[in-house]
Amino acid sequence: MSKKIFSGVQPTGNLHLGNYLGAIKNFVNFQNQTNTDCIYCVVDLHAITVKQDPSKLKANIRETTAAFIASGLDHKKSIIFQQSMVASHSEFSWILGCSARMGWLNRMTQFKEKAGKDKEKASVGLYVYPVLMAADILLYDTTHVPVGEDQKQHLELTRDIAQKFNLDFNSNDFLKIPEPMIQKEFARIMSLKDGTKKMSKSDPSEMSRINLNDSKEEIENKIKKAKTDTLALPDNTNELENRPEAKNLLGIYSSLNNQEINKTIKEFSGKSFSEFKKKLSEIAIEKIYPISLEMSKLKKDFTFIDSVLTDGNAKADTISSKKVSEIKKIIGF
Ligand code: AQP
Repeated sequence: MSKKIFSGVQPTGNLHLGNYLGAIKNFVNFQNQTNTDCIYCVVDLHAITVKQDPSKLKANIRETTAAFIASGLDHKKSIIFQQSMVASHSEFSWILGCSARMGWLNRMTQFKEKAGKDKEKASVGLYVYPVLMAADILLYDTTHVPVGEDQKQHLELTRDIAQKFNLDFNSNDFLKIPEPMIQKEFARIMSLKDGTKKMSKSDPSEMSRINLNDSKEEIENKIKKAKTDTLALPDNTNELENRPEAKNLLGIYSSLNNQEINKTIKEFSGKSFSEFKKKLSEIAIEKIYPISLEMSKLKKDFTFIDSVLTDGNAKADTISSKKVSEIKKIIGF
């Protein structure tokens, strides 16, 4: 059976190494597999669940598309499109929202984290964000969803919504149950300033993350200043459990090198952080700087970026509008 892959990235600026290693790098791997159809979306409807400046949002939509292409996605092999331009997503989301239960949404930890203490002031959109995500995935009969570990709970909700709809409408497997594809290792890249916090776009400290559009000097400087502990590098993985910063940096090195953490530990066991950081900088510059260069070239070529999205929007619309027509019949509209 062929695989159908769907995933998305929010155009909220500051795309970083976590987005790359946790998601985009895998998007490229899937694109290059046989018998695999890939759909990658710039999820701008998700982005507006928190306030966005309209002119920055427009620039970030193009920047995220540029990051996809600069990382190796090819619009001739994968569908690359902009969520808000394909009306089916909003329509499907409303319908699925009527199958989702309040109790399920109340358990979503991302809402709790993002809404913070003052959840009464959070947008309704932020609360129903996972339903829109379910719509994105289920519209395309997706079989596999490559995401970072932080999205696992939303994927489980997607599966619950699909199962409930199929059962309530006696519609067999009209909504296909997707599998999450979360890497076993390095699924969550942590902040360079605090190994217990996720590397994140919204962290006010630029030093907490390596951005995909950083210069060589910025990459080097951020790694040099990354938080560490005072010990030498360990000779086994057990010791890493109480050393979050060492674990994160060794994980980043391993992931960039496509190697297991044990191999990295062997390479650097007993060495100082300063020696290790030099090697980490080299590999980060080798892998990330070409993306940064390509992104800055692409960002100037609005015509090309916009044409990639227009083409992808039409293809996504053709597939998804058919699914919307079918669900309307099932519901009795
Ligand atoms: N630190 C991370 N490690 C591994 N994967 C990550 N992802 C995000 N951060 C990490 C994965 O990147 C994909 C796109 O994420 P998104 O566009 O939904 O953004 P996000 O998860 O909201 O990113 P941030 O940086 O965490 O943003 P804020 O600061 O707004 O919360 C997803 O597959 C995600 O798992």
